[in-house]
Amino acid sequence: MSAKSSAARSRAAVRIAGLGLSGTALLMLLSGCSLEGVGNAFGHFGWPGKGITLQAHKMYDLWIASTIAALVVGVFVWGLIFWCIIRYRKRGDELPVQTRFNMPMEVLYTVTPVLIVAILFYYTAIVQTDVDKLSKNPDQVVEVVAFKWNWQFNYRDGMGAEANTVASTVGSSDVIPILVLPTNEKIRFEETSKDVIHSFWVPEILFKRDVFPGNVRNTFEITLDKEGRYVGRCAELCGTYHAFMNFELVVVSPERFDQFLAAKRDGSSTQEAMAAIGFTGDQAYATTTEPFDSRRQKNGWNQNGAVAAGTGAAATAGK
Ligand SMILES: [Cu+2]
Repeated sequence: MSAKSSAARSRAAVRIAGLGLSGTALLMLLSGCSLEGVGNAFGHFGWPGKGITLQAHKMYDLWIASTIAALVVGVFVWGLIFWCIIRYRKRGDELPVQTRFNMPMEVLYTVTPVLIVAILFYYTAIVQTDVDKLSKNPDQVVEVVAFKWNWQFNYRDGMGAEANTVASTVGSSDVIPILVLPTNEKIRFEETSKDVIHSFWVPEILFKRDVFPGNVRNTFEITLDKEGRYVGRCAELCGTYHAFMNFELVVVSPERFDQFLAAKRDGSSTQEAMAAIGFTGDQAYATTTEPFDSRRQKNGWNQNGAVAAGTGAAATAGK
């Protein structure tokens, strides 16, 4: 009897697994038409959003699809757990049928996780390769120069360290550096640092890459597809004012970008060039972040009423 019932049970288990898989397929079919739709409904499952580059959209889709797959597996497993708890709860002192060494079951729960990991790995490798891909002829090359604690962006006439800078924007203690870039063009970034390791990060690009000093030039490419203004940050702890090492990415149409670059080439300041493409007044400056005020005393970052040794009340009190 036990051999027969265990065979029946394993057939049932296979049937349940099949049901789970076709449920997953159905859900993917229903939601598959729009991963973005599912993402929107669930707050992007913790991500900042769909992103503003073609590369970001691929990473976003991978994230949403992986989360849906994880949730489907999770719900299936939770269902099995609760089903077992209720169906096989203790009814008396008699030992229930033991199902150790049930080969179909054991094969199933060994093969399934391996299969899931393999599928996740497959799609991750595809997306990662795509995000890391460099084209032979990028439309724009921007050299990112990081230093304690600001950014310089050099528009270059070619690739590599030997290319020339045709225009440049740089940040100061009072002005946030602005990086203007066009939509629908392949943009290559080449990163270099003047001192320590920094990291170039625009959250909306869903991507960051370390900026190294010395002769390491990290590169990556993006194609922007959404105009707007986005905050950029240093994402590698680089020293005292690391947290304030911000910049702003301004994405405009290729036509306006060309006008901006032409104005810069003609010797305009970044703010004048911004005004030339319609960003006048306050709009010529960063709108997503503010310059950092380093006057520590004024900001009250020292303990309340604390004064430097040898000055003020503390020094005169003993006299
Ligand atoms: Cu930094």
